[in-house]
Amino acid sequence: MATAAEKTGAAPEAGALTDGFHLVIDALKLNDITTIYGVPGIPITDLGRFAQAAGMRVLSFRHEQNAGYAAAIAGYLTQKPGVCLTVSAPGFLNGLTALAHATTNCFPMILISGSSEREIVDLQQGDYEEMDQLAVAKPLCKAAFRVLHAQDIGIGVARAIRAAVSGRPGGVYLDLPAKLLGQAMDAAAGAKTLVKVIDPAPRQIPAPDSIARALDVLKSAKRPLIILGKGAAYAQADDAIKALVEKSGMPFLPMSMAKGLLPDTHPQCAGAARSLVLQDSDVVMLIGARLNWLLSHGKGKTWGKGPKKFVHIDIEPKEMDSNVEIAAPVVGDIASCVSALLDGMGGRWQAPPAEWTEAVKAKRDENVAKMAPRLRNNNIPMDYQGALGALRTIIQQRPDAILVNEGANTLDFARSIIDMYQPRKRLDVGTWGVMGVGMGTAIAAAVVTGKPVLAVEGDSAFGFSGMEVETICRYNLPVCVVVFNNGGIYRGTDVNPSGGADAATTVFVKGARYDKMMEAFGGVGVNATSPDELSRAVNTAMDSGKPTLINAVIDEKAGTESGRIGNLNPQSVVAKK
Ligand code: ADP
Ligand code: TZD
Ligand code: MG
Repeated sequence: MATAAEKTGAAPEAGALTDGFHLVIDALKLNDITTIYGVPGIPITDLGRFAQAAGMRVLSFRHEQNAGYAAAIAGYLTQKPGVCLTVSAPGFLNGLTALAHATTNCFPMILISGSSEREIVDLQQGDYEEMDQLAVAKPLCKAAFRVLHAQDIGIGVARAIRAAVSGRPGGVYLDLPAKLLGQAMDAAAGAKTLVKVIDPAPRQIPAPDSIARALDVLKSAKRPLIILGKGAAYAQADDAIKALVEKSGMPFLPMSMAKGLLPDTHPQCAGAARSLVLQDSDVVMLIGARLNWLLSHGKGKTWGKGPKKFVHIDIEPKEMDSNVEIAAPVVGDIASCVSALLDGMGGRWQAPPAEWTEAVKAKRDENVAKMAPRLRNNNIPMDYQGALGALRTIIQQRPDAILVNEGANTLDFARSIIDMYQPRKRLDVGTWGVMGVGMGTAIAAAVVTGKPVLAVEGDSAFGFSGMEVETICRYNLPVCVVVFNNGGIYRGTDVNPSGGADAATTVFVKGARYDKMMEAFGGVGVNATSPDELSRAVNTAMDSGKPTLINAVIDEKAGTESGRIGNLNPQSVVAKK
C-alpha cells in the first residue's frame, strides 16, 4: 500500500489538520482530475477557491447547466469523468439536466453539489436551499452517493469515478453536505483515507464464441454494412476500428458524433448513401451505436423489406435485443471486441460482392454531385447550403478544429454538409437532440483539447446558453461562434394565427444582432450577410484564436419545421378539418 506521503506528494506536518474541502481536492487530484466546471456559492465557494489555489483549473460559468454540459463533453473527450460543481437545491437542479444528458449519452461525468444541513433537510424544517438532492438525482444517473464523514471522502470520490467510467459510462451524483466540507481531521490520517482508483474502466474481453458467431454472420453477408456510433468514437480505438473497416471492405455509416472516426471522404463511407444502405443491407454490424430513434429502432420503412441480421458490439449486455433480435451479440469493450474480430478474420478475408460496394459508391457519388453546386451558391440572404458550403471548406482546410453544432435545420444541414476528417471532432446535441449544449460544449472542447472550436448554432439553440460568451471571453478561449440567424425556431416567417399583437410562438426579434453580445465582453463581433463574408470572418477568427461571434444572416424562409424530423410532430385532427 502507498504511504500517505506517496499519495499526496508531501507528508503533512505532525499535528497538522486537514478538512473536507481539502480532502475532496486531494482525492480528485490523486485521480488525475484537474479541471472543475461550476458556479460558486454557499456552501462550495471556498471549495472552488481552494481547488484553484491547489493548481486545479476551475472554470466558473454563468449557469450550472452549461457547466454541466461542459463536464459531460469533457468526459466524452478524455475518458475521465468531467466534474461539475454546484451549490445546493437550485444550483443542483440546474446541473441535473446535464447529468441526465451525460447518462443518456453514455458520457462519464460527476455532478458534485453542496447540500444543506441533513438534520434540517430530513425533518423538512425549511433550511436555506433545502432539498433531498440524493433522492432527486438517483433516477437520473448511474449512481448517487452522499458522504457524511471526512474520512469517507476518499472512498466516495473513488466510487464516483469508478461508477462513471466503468462498463457503460454515465453520470454520477456526489452529495457533499456543507458540514462535511468544514469537518477537520488529522492531516496524516486524512491522507491515508485517499484512494487511487486502479484501472477505473477495466477491459471487458468478449467471449470467444461470440466473436466466432459474429464472424459467421458477417461471412454470410451479401450486402454488409458497419454502423459506427459515438461509443466507437469514445472508445479511442481509432486505429483498430479503421483496420477492421478496411480489412472487411464493408461500407460504413457514421452516426452524427462518429463522423470523422474514419474520414467522411473515405472510399468506404456510405454517409451520402444512408437511405440505400439502411434499406438494402442484409447484415449490419453496430459498433457503439444503439438501435434507438436515431436509427428508427432498427425496423420499419427506413430499413427496407428484406430480412436483416444484426451483429451488435456494445459494453452493455442489456442493450442487446432492445429493439430487434440481435443475431450475434458481442458484449465487451470496443477496443477488445474489434481486435478480437480482426484476429478472427485472419489474413484472407473475402471482400463483400463488388455489386454491392459499387452500388453504394454510385449512389453516394450521385448524391454528392447533386449537392455540390448548391454548396457553392453566394445567395444573399444566405440559405443553409450556401452558408454551410463555406464552413465545409473551412473544416476541410482545418481538419483538427472542433465543430460544435446544435439547432434544427442548422443541425441537420450541417451534419450532412460538413465533412469531418478526424475522430471526436464533431460534438452535437446527442441522443436527446437537446438544445443548450452549445457554449458549454465549445468551452470544454477548447479547454480540454487546446484546439480551435467552431460552434455552428441555430439562433434559438444559441439562446439557451448564450450568456456563456462572457465565459469564453473571460478565459480568452479560441472559440468562434456562428449564429445562423433565421429569426426563429425552424423559420422566421410564422405569424400569430389569432391576428393579435404578440409574435408567433416560433419567431424572434427581426434583424437581431447576436454579434453585439460578444462585443459587450471584449470579443470580436461580425455581421455576415454572404457566404464570402462568413468565410472571411471565420478564417480570421480561427487564425487569431480570439473569441468571436458571427451573426450569419440566413433567409428566414429557408428552413423546414423541425429540420429533418418533422415526422415526429403529432398531428391534430381538429386543425386538419
Ligand atoms: P449513437 O448516438 O452515435 O448512435 P449511442 O449513444 O446510441 O451512439 O450508443 C453508444 C453505445 O456505445 C452505448 O450503447 C454504450 O453502451 C456503448 N459504449 C460506450 N463506450 C463503450 C466502450 N468503450 N465499449 C463498448 N461499448 C461502448
Ligand atoms: N428545448 C430543449 C432543451 N431541446 C429541444 N430540442 C427543444 C426545446 C425543441 N427544439 C428543437 O428540437 S430544435 C429547436 C427547439 C427549440 C430550435 C430550432 O431553432 P434554431 O435552428 O434556430 O436553433 P433552425 O436553423 O432555425 O432550425
Ligand atoms: Mg433559427
